[in-house]
Amino acid sequence: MNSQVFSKTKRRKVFFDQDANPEDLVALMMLLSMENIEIIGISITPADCFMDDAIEATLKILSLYERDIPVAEGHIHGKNAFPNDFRILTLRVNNLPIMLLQPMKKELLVEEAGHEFMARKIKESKEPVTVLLTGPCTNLVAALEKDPEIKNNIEEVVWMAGAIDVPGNVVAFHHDRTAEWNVYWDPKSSKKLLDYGLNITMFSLDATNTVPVDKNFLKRIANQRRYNVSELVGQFYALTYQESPTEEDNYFMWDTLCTAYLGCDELATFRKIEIDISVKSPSEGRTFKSPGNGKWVNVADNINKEKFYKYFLDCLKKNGKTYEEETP
Ligand code: AGV
Ligand code: CA
Repeated sequence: MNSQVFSKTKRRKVFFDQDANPEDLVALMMLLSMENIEIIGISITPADCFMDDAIEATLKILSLYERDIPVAEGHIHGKNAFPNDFRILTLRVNNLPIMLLQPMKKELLVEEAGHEFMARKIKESKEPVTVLLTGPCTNLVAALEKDPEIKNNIEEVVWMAGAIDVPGNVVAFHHDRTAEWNVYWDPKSSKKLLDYGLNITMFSLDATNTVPVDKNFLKRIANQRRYNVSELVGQFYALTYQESPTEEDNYFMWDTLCTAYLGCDELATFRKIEIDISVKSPSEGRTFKSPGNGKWVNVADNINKEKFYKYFLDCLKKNGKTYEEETP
């Protein structure tokens, strides 16, 4: 298929739905550091996290960046729960010293459910909105079902999800390991999302497998720890770091790679393909090519890894406060 280089550092209004695993929270920090991005709202999906920790961690990061962005709690649960071992990472990072002492503005939490809030914010926006999803797409599909008109005000959906030509990362009973977790959590909504004819850009495991949380890169983050956000992110990743020979246990820069697309020019090449999603055992949540079905998506292909790393390191220098000491 035709590969194309996209230039995407344009100004955007972004609605961000995330599920507050460490990667999602670092993605939030990146987004807050991007000068071309206006975040119009945040919703949290109760997927790869526990909601209480997710809300606290999100509000604390907003206060770290001194930004007042409204946050809504998602109430809809998917079919296949994330393992507790994954979800507990949100609690762990929320209790790191910098996070522990960070105040939060509880008044930023809105009463509306995540999907209702998302629908309203997209509808009210005077300019078309980019929806960034670093977790399952449940809230977006529920928002579209509640108010189908919002479709016309969605410029692009940027989603970390799927595994097309590579194995999935779900290891579960009665499953053949063809699925990526964000799709597997709610396969039915994922399949429905493809039917709306939206402009969907996916960062699937095909791309994110090239950016594991790797020790050499962690050292580069550590080397700029005089920036407090860099120190914090180094600590986040230290808690996720694994050297498991079985790849599916390792932690990757899934959501941050996907988020970098909104701020970093020529990060990746893309292929435009028609895909479908399985909702049946044992391949529940599998994303597969389905030529001729008309459900087109842009899937990230080749990643410019060094460009991503440099951009990422740059993001971690912005907006946060700088320590007085010099680099060790
Ligand atoms: O499948 C990747 C998604 C991303 O949105 N998440 C984590 C990222 O936020 C699920 C996930 C897969 N493997 C994991 C995950 C692991 N080992 N720990 C935590 N979450
Ligand atoms: Ca996530």
